[in-house]
Amino acid sequence: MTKKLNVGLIGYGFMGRTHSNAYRRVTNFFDVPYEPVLQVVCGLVEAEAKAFAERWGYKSHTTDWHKVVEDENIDVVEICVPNNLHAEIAIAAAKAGKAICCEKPLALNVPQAEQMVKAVEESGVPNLVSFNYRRVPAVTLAKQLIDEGRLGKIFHYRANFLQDWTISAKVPQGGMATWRLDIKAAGSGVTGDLLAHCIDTAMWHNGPITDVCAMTETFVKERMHAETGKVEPVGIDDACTFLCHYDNGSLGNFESTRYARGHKALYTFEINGEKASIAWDLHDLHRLSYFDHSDQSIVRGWRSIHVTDSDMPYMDKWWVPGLQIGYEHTFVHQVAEFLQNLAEGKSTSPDFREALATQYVCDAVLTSAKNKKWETVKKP
Ligand code: SOE
Repeated sequence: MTKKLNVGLIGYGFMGRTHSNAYRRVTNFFDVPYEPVLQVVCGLVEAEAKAFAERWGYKSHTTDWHKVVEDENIDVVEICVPNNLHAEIAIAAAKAGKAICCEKPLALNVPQAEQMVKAVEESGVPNLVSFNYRRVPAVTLAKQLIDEGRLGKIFHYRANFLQDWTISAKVPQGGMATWRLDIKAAGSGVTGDLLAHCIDTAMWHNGPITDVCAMTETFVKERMHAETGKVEPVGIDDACTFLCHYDNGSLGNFESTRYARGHKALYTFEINGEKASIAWDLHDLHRLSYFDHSDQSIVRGWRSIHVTDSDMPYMDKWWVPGLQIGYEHTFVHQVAEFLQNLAEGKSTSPDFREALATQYVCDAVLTSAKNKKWETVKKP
């Protein structure tokens, strides 16, 4: 009989839902060594935590995260709360010997992220940071094509993550729905929230980023704070653009903003190599654009690969060729791999240490923008 694995979820917002959904689906589609049991959900408002527990099938609920971390019955702690709470919870969970899956970015800042890495490495608990876009089949296929050498030497890796939901100055900062706009809760704006995804995937595909030159802007300088009711200065970066070098000699060009009217979550990347190029777009996530220079010239051109065949990453687990999957499935893939590795006592990539490397890049980006100078990225 498959062993049961007791899950404690901290945070019942958008990410709490994606992680819960993944735990509920995973055994239907993947052969995993555990049967996850949704034991307890923790959140700020008691009635909401209760309603969440009932909707998603958690056996109990609480408003005190210490109870989840200290509960001997809990095997895995899922951290889906604002960034300013990641470090305290993760360090306590590591000390209590729990396996941990933490939402991105790893922490508010580098010192916290370093402490978190130390805590999980000292206690030896398996860990994972939820950079879910790596597990879009088309994004994983891109990694496979790069690793197979099909692009040859890589010259350029550029990525954008564009949104438009904070253009109105009436959107507040802080509170449960808009903590991403509050510097104290988020640590940064688009750099930690959106570019961290692009940086994680870029370094996975193309190797370490060595130095950066960035600019940031805060377009709306003051917003009402949802908790205090007062108009307060905005401390986050609303937009960020940076150039970088990669260790392999290629050049990078990244942009993120929440002020790109018309774009809701336009995460795109394009990679140009000596032999071939790849492009991908989150709004059309099941397709990978591919240009192969070795094709005969009369038929050469960008092809749009529909990533649904059973020999493509993850797709043998889902429907039949031609039928696509979407955003939620990336979290199912993540949980499936997390459970497989847990059975061997191993962490899952990207683990806390890999996420620290992303945190170092984000930190260098923010420092460069502040100092208006190129900044070297610390090595993890
Ligand atoms: C912000 O709007 C956000 O929800 C990010 O926090 C997520 O990480 C990203 O996947 C989608 O956008």
